[in-house]
Parts: sequence; structure tokens; C-alpha cells
Amino acid sequence: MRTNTAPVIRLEDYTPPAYTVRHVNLDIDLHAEKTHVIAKLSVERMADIAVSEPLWLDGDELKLVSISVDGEKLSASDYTLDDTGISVSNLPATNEFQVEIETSLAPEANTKLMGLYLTNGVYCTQCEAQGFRRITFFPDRPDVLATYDVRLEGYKAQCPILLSNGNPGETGASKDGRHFAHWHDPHPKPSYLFAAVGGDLDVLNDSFTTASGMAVDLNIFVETGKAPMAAWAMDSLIRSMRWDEEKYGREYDLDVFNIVAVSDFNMGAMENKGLNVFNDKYVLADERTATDADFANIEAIIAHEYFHNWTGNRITCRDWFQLCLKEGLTVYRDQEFSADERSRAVQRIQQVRTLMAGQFSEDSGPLAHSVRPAAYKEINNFYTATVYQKGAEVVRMLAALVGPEAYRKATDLYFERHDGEAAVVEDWLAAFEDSAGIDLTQFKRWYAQAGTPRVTARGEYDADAKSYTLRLSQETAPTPGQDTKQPFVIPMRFGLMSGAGEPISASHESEAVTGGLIVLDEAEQIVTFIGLNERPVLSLLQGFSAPVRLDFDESDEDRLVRAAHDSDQYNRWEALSGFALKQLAAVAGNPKFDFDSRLIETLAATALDNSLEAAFRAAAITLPSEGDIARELEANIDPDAIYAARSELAKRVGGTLGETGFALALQLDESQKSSDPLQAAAERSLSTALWQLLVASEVKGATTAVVETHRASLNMTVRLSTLSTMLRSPVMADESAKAIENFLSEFTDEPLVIDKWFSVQAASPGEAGLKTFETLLNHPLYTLSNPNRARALLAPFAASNPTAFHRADGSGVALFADTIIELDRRNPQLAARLLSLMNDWRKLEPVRAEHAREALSKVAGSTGLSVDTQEIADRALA
Ligand code: B3K
Ligand code: ZN
Repeated sequence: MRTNTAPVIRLEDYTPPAYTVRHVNLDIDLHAEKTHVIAKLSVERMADIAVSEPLWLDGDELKLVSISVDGEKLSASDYTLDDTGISVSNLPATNEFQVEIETSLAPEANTKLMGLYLTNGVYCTQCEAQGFRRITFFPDRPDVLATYDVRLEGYKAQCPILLSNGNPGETGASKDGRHFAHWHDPHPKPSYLFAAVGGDLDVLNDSFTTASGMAVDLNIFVETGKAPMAAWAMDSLIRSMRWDEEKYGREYDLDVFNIVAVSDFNMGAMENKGLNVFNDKYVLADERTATDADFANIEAIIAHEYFHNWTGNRITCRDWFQLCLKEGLTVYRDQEFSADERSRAVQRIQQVRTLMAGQFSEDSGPLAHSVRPAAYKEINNFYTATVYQKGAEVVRMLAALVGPEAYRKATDLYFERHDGEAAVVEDWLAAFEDSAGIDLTQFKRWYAQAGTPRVTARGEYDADAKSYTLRLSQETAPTPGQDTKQPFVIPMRFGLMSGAGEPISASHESEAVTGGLIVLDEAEQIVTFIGLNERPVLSLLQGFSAPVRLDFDESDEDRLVRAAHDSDQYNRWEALSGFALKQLAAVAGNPKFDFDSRLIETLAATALDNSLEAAFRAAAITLPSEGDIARELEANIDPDAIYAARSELAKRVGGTLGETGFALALQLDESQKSSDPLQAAAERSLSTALWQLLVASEVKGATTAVVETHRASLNMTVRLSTLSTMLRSPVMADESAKAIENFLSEFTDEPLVIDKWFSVQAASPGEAGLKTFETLLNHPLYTLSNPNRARALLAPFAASNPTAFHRADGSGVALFADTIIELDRRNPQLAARLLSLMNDWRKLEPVRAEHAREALSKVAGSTGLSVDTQEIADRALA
């Protein structure tokens, strides 16, 4: 059992392995209670390592049966065994030797879902980050790369399908109704990419021919009877494979690519070489059970895991501190894929909203850490928004700084240099420095310094000199363990326009400006534009070209010019939503403040503007979330005041939309049936946004229409969005209660839909919402043993329902904390992740903050807590 005093692992302490493993022969005999594993390791002593140096093999909750070296069984004096692994001494003097280890383990008792476990009768593995040591003793670190031969055996009736990484080999019958399958993976890989699956699964099959003509068999394995629901995932996979060839010149490298969907999984999916394992939520979809957001997520996650084949698998990470090297880069790649497949502007809006919601709050609170962290206790706690999303933004900035051609050259060089290796961030940057001839010494601070820089911009027009002077400065607040920060390199894309919204070009007197970018790399900088006959309207940080908070004192008039005319669609959205955010924060801070009528009119006009794409209009009129407003306010947060301000704005915009908006919403609900899928989804998003506003202001007929749309639709996006609209409306309590009941009986046998049923209710606001949460925690269909179900209730409650979660009496956070303590006993990784949703408790007003502190302290002080949850609780309280 690990204890609360788990050691801190530091990047600066990295040392290369003393021994590596060149080849692994693994024999896994699957049994629920006692799986037998024989591992034969071809071990090599590294140069300059003394013969007396012991061999360290990690192990976690394994039963050692026997261990031998070069065929000789070891005696007790040849090794020491503790609950973290084995240290083997008295090794042969030869540089290469064979180690054979027999272990046994119990998949059915594995509730952590790390290593080998059972899910719905299917054996499956999860090894990243440190799960392989729960299957056999091994140097379980990413810089030990080996080829693998695997033999799996299981009961033919229970496990007709037996899969592992690489290419399939011999199969055959064994005794007692058992059979076996061999798999060979020729690509050296770290142990975290190992996978094995055994179960009774259906398969959807297709094929792909690579650009160089190699045929690849594509299989998606799913629960029996569900193969047709994998069609969208398959389509997404094929498009991803083509995209990676076209955009990065990267081809697939095995005869088969297998995906298995399972129903108990701690995260979204896992990129095991040639055998991706997925949470079935990100594979199974049809219109009746999945929303448009589910379809988009499936596309993005299928792409993400596939793209890891090059960024993560063929080039892996030397140590876990380099996680962003594969995750940030792969997120950037999947974001660009989605942008190419869908509306680039709307994708960017969504990416930035996700970044701000998760990463900005992480970066400004007690869990703040750099994109490449310097220390950790439990690595699973560092699969964070900072490593993933900010990691992607850092790659995006690099791409912007060098331009598309140099970017491609640099990635080509990176692949050429490091294919088959375990690399570090420095290798990635060197590929850019060497191919583009730039110096990234300062840029590298993005990997080392935590915190979101605040960029202040002040512009001044001089009519006599016909010049516009822009004063820029940057500042980054201290974060835990980092008191002072050095200036970052901040690429800011910009454009100038006239007061009438016409683009204007201007010369400038500054080295900081190159091709549409101002590169701010000092604490303070001045950029002067000349030859301007009128005061320009400046559009700054177009496309959100750097992950910073921008404080620009532009007038509301300029904002409105940008909202109507900015040539950059993202900034056009930002102009309007930023205006709304500013006003919402003002009203939440002081209810006497009134909303600017121009905001309300512009929001309504944008909703009705047919010249704009529907998805953009939906994004523009979806009001900032309660979390967005809280972030804007920064301190002394009162969720009830925020909720009231937001409801008031919704009501006012809905009222202004009135009958015209009502007619449009009805028309959209009709027209979606005929248009192409992406257009139909865009129209649904617009109608959802409209109904929310119309119902909020009780526009005549709106409530009845929503009930009717909900009842009549067979589309899950519509079913769920209308249900959510009803639940948020105080005047629709009866209708929503009925709809909730009907929805449950209609989908009782569809677990992924029942998850949605929990989630939609977990977001019900206020005191009633808290009661609902309590009732649902005790609902017969609720369980903490299925991660999707556990998350379905806990995540939306903690992340997006502040009026219930942070009730002034503290009952919301108390209930949440008790549930986390219970969950931690089964599944530490999941408990820790959910607990991290409390990270910004210090920004609350004092009474609520004190309740949150008490709840966190209760978690931190509970006995037998995992290292995972302890680390999060301790850091949150520090
Ligand atoms: N690499 C995995 C995440 C593993 C998380 C381990 N706690 C999925 C992904 O990012 O693609
Ligand atoms: Zn990933």
C-alpha cells in the first residue's frame, strides 16, 4: 500500500536506465480470478554500467511465482522484493541476458482500471502511464523500448476475440475449451503502449490503402449487436489516416489497425500501438442516441489516437515530464484536422472556450503547473488541461511564428531525426531551430513557466502625425513555486480597420511586426503604425494567436465595429462575447448596473443575420457560462449573483428576439431534416441557443413549442437540448418532471443515454438542483464503479452548476467530498481527477470559500487516501 508520503519525482533527477529490454516474449493465460503471465525479457546492460549494478523491475499488486536469469532460477538472496518492484543482483557478466518472470494477478478484482481488468466480461488493459507493472515486473519507463511477441490464451466461448499490438500470427485450439492467438509487434515501443484484449465482441470491418500502396485492415470491435453504431468512428478513422498522409506525410505502418470499445474506461481512449482501446462513449453513435457534440468528439478522439501513431508511438517521450511532447502536439494535430473537416472559425471558438474554462482556471489556481512540469508525485495527475490544451497552443504559436511551409519542414525533420526514439522537448524545438534558422531560447519559457500572461494594450491615435501608437506590456502573476516570471514570446495576429469596418493597411516602424503578427517578447514594447488618415479600429490577438489574457481598453463603439466587421471570424465572435462578458460581470458585481441596449440588440441581430453561418450565430448568441463570468470577476465570487445576471440577460435578449426569433427557431427545427449532416447540426445548435433565450423570456408559445419539439423529435441532440432548456426554466417544472420520467423509461437499456440523463439533471441550478443531485446519487442506476456513470453526475455538478455545488450552506461541496472519498477507495485516478474540479475554490466569497476549504480538508485528512487524491487535495489546500 502506498502512503501519503509518496516521494516527489523530479525532472532534474532523470538518469538513463542502467538496463534496457530489447525484446519481450509475453504469455498471458487469461482467467478472471488468476491470470498467469510469463514474461521473457531480453535484457541488455547499457554501456559503462558496472556488472554489480542491480536490475530494477517495477511491479504493483502482483504475485511473483518465480524469476530466473539465463535459465537459472533465482534464490531469495539474488533479489529483493517490495511492494514497488524487484531489485535483481548477482547478474551475469555478459552484456545481454534473459530474464524470465512468472506472475499471477486477478483481473476481476482490479477496480482501479489500470493494468489488466475485466469490463462487462471483456478482458482489457490500460498501461499508460504505469499500468504495465500491474501485468508483469518490468522496467516500466517510457525510455525502455522493446519489440513484443505475445501469446494470449482464453476460453473460446468467453473470449472468441484475442487481440494484442502489431500484426496477427498463429492461432489455434488449446485444451479445456481454450484457444490462443499470437501477435507480433515489430516496432520497438515503451511498455505503456502495450495492450491486450480478450472477449466476445462484434466487429465492423473496412480497409485503407496507404499512399505508398500498403493495404491495412481496419477493425472496430464493439459490444455484440452494436457494430452498425461504429460506422461514424470508422469513417472518421479513414479520414484521419488520409489527412495525416496529406498534411504531415505520415503513413500507417502495420497490416492491421484495431480499435476496441469498452464500457469501463478511466479516460477517453488510449493510443496503444495498432490496438487503440476506447471508452465506448467515443465510438458508438447514431442519431437516436448520440448528440452532435458526441459525433464531433468521436471524430476528434479517433483522429487524436490515430495521430499518436507518429506523435507518441514512433517518437515517444523519454520520461513523463515530456508528456506535452506527445499530448500537446497531438491535440494541435487533432484540432487542425477538425478545423479542416468543419468550420475553422467555429472550431477555434470552441477550442478557446475549452482552453479558458479548463486551463485558464487551472493556471490561476493552486494546481498551476508548467506545460512541462518539473515535479510530480502521481503522474496520472498531470494529464491536465495545461499539458494537453496549453501544450497544443504552444505548438500553434510555433506554427504561427515560422509559417506553414517552415512548420512542415520542421516536423519532417523531427520525424526523420527521432523516429524510433524516446525524445525530449528540446529535440522538438531543435528541429524548428535547425530547419527554420531561428533561436527558440526565449520561446522555450512557454514550457517552463506556469501562469497565463496578461497582455495590456493601450492605443493612441495622433491625427497630426497620422500615426497610431500601441503600447504593449506583459505580466505573469506568480504561481506555486514560481515567484518571478520572465517575458514570454507572444505572437499576436492583428488587423486594422476603419471606423466603418473597412480593412486598412498601414506601414509600421517596428521590428516586432512581421507579416500580420506583432511579436511581443519584452516586458514592454511600443509599435507605431504610420500613414493613417483616420483613427483605426484595431483587432488584436486574432484567432486567439497566443494563450494570454488580453486587457485592451478599446471602446464599446470599437467593439461593436469589430463585432460587425472584423475580417477574423474568431475575433468577431470575441468582440461580441467579450462585450457580453464585461457587462455580465458588471451586473453580477452590482445589480444596479443595467445592460447596454446595444449589446442586447447586437446579440439579437446576430442571431437573425442569415448572411452568417448558423454555427457561428449559435456560438455568438450562446451567452458566456457562469464559469466564464466567474473567471472574469476573478475574486469574491457569488454564484447566485452570476446566475441572476445571466438569466436577466437571456431574458432581455429573448424578449428582443420575440416573434421573429420564435419563427426562426421553428423554421430551423423543420429545415434540419433536409440539409446535409454538418449543416443540420449547425442549425440544431442555433435553434438550441434560440430556444434557451426565448424560454428564458417566456416568449409567447415558446414553452409549449419546446415541449412539443422534445416530444416529437427522434434526434438525441434535440431531445437533450430541449430537456436541458426545460430543466433550467422555473416555469416548466411540471413539464420537465414528466419529460425526465419518460426519457428514463425510453432509454433504460442504453447506458450511454442514461449517462446523459444523469448529466442533464446534474446541471439543474439552485437548491432544487442540489436536491436532485442528492436523489440521483442514490438512484438505483447510479454507480461509482462505472467511470462514465460516476462522471456523468459528479463532473457537470462540480464543473458547471455553481449555484447548487457552491450552495451558501456548504451542503453541495460536503456531499461531493464524501462521494470522492468513497470513489477513491475503488478508483483513485478518477477520484483525483474529479476532485481537481474544486481547484478554484479560493476565488469564492468568504463563506462559500470556507465551506469548500472544509470539504477539501475532509478529503485530505481521510485515512487510507490514495497518492493520487492526496496529491490533488494537498495542492489545492496549500
Ligand atoms: N494517452 C492517453 C491518456 C492516458 C492517461 C493516463 N492517465 C490518451 C490520449 O491522450 O490520447
Ligand atoms: Zn493523447
